[in-house]
Amino acid sequence: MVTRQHAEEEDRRSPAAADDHDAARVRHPLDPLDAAEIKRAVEILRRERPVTPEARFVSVTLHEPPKDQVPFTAPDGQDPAAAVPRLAFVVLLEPRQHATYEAVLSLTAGSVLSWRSVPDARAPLTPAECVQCGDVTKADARIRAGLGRRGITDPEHVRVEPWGIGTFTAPEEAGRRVVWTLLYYRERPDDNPYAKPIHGLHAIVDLDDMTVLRVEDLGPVPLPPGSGAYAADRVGPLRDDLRPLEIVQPEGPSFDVRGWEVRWQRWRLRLGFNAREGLVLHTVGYEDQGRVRPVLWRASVAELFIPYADPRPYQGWRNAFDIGELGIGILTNSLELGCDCLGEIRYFDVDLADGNGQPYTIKQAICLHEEDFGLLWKHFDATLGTTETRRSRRLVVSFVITADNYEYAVYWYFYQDGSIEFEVKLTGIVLTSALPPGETSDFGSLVAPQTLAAHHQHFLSVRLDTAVDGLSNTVYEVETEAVPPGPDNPLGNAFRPVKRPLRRESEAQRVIDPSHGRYWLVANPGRRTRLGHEPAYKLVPGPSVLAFSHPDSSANQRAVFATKHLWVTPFHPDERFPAGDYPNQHPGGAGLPAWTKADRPIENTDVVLWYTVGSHHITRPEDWPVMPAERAGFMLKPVGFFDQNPALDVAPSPSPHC
Ligand SMILES: [Cu+2]
Repeated sequence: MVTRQHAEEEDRRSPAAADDHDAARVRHPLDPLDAAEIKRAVEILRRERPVTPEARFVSVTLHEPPKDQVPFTAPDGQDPAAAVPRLAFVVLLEPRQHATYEAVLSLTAGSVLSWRSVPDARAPLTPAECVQCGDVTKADARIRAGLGRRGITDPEHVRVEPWGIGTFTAPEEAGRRVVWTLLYYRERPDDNPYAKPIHGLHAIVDLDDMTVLRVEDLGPVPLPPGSGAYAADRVGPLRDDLRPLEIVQPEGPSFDVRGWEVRWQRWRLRLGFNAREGLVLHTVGYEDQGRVRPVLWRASVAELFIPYADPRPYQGWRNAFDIGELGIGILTNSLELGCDCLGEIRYFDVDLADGNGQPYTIKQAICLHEEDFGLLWKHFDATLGTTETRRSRRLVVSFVITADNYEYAVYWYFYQDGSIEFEVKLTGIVLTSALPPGETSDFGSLVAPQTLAAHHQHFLSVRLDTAVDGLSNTVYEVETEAVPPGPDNPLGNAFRPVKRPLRRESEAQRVIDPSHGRYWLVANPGRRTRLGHEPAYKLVPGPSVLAFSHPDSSANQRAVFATKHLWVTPFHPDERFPAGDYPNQHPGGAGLPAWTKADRPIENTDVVLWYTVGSHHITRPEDWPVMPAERAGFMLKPVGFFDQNPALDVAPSPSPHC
């Protein structure tokens, strides 16, 4: 579902500066590829393998080194990069061969380490293809005739959105790399296109050949009347009663950034970025009495699945895999100071490859800043008449993507008490379709006259490669039980947490249960704290849902991960994406459901948790014409990891009143 808009954003992306000096600089093994490395990777591949001039580069990213080659934390002055070769992973497609290739290259040795054609893979849609798809759709005589039947004579005002077609191809289209389209109309160039969905007119387009295979015209429904405008100059008088609120840090921020490493308070982490997952966190640890204790080896959003509820013809086709079909790194915004983040900001630029393999830079793609977060802890001692109060400050790492109509703003928060929070804010514009005047639907809400916003869901699979005090971890499910009244519970007040290990993959496919206070504990059974605890972090679920689409439905079959909140697997370097490596047009069953068939043991080993964050979106008029941010997420909190409140040593605020 990309995007003319992304192509238009090319202006804001500078051609990346790729000089040899950069290439020679020693880099940390987990640093994302820079422009020089991307350029070099493409040069090596073109030189060593039969890459045709028509080849389209889907992604050129860091091939991450094995864990045993990366020290969790390198002591100051030690160069962890010296012995680790820099490798690149390239996905490219050859449209004339209808083939997808994967290559691993050594940038250090200048050679190709592996090269293979991936059977039956349909590579994700590239931004350039989406633009071309829009052009061929609008040029098609059948589409023009369909637009004419709807009174639209200016196709340049039509917005075309290519969508992954999943399994809904016709038999004669089997084997092709195909998308289908949704069309929208802007009466004025600055109208909201989703205010005028062009109902019932769809092109099915072969992306490899860039031809319109067929056009489906279900008959016109009148265009809704509104403009859906939301820009400041289109919404009438603006409020003028807010006085300035400024975040001032006169001595600068309290974090320290060295390359891609971030240090803040006791936290130590590294940032990464790639075309598919966007922001990646690496080697997240907490310094405790002079020693950095690992918490996470790696964390990222690994898939994003959005199923829609409307069963009408073609509306029922709408479901999206924004990571597997597109890549949220590619969809990442350039952030603006004072708009997306407030205060003393450190931005990170990221380098990606375009469809021709040319590096380009998304400026200010990742935002790093601190926020005051209210109360950290407090107590008033009534006898002494004294108060101890500490304010909480948190470190925020964030990035924002635009997937056509929708924005996803992803935040990782680090707190002084050892907690980590994941939050996604969903905003942007709800997807619409047109209804005939006077009609309503069970499967969506009217958000404007004749404008239906279908109910839908968003599922983010957050991949947490944990390392709680080391790589060998065990996951326990903990819930609270009431003890039956009896000799041990004479007053009937007793309750206790009950903890059981999840020993195999089949036992570790779980759903949330707030009524029993259910959570999951990731513990290191090989260690004991001073108090005798296995040091642990608990995953505290947020309010969440599961997919309502039928288990046999095509959408569900392709997104089995969204049928559970938690999956646990033993770490395997090839297991990165919960709906498989190539979800585009995949019939289903790949990723988590395939891997976990082996029912591998997961006790006291290097484990990966896959947590499904669900946002259940029953649409409402207040979501229109642009949606106030909706939040979803979860927390990771230390449990017996420390011997006491680790934020005891936070100093009181300098205010003379505290
Ligand atoms: Cu939504």
